[in-house]
Amino acid sequence: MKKALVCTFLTMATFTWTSGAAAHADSRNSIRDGVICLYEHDNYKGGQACFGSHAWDLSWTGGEDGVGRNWNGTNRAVENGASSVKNNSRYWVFLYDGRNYKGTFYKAKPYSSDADLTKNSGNPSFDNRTSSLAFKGI
Ligand SMILES: [Ca+2]
Ligand SMILES: [Ca+2]
Repeated sequence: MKKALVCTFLTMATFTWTSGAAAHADSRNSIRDGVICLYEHDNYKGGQACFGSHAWDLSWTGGEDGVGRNWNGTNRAVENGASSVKNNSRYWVFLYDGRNYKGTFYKAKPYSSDADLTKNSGNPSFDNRTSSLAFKGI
């Protein structure tokens, strides 16, 4: 009985230690369907922050990956920092320059990506401007 308990403890400890790293790698390589992910730098580099349905003001805390105010696993603010984007949802997602869904906005097509928010056709230059975002038609 005593031996079994020790075994269980070791198994749990190992699982806890490895699962964090595995989850991080997964979120980087394959984005879950239905979310939009913002990236700190061009070409989907730097910090990542993903958001599910409805609307998010980036001055709030809380987001799809338990972030929102900061890039995943960092203390660097997402607001006014996004330089590339992947929209892995079937909805249009509007990125707003202002908080509370105000000001100039950028329209991200369903299932689209943009490796450089600076240069766009049909959208304003939007590097380091996003302060809130909203899914449309939900
Ligand atoms: Ca940036
Ligand atoms: Ca802004």
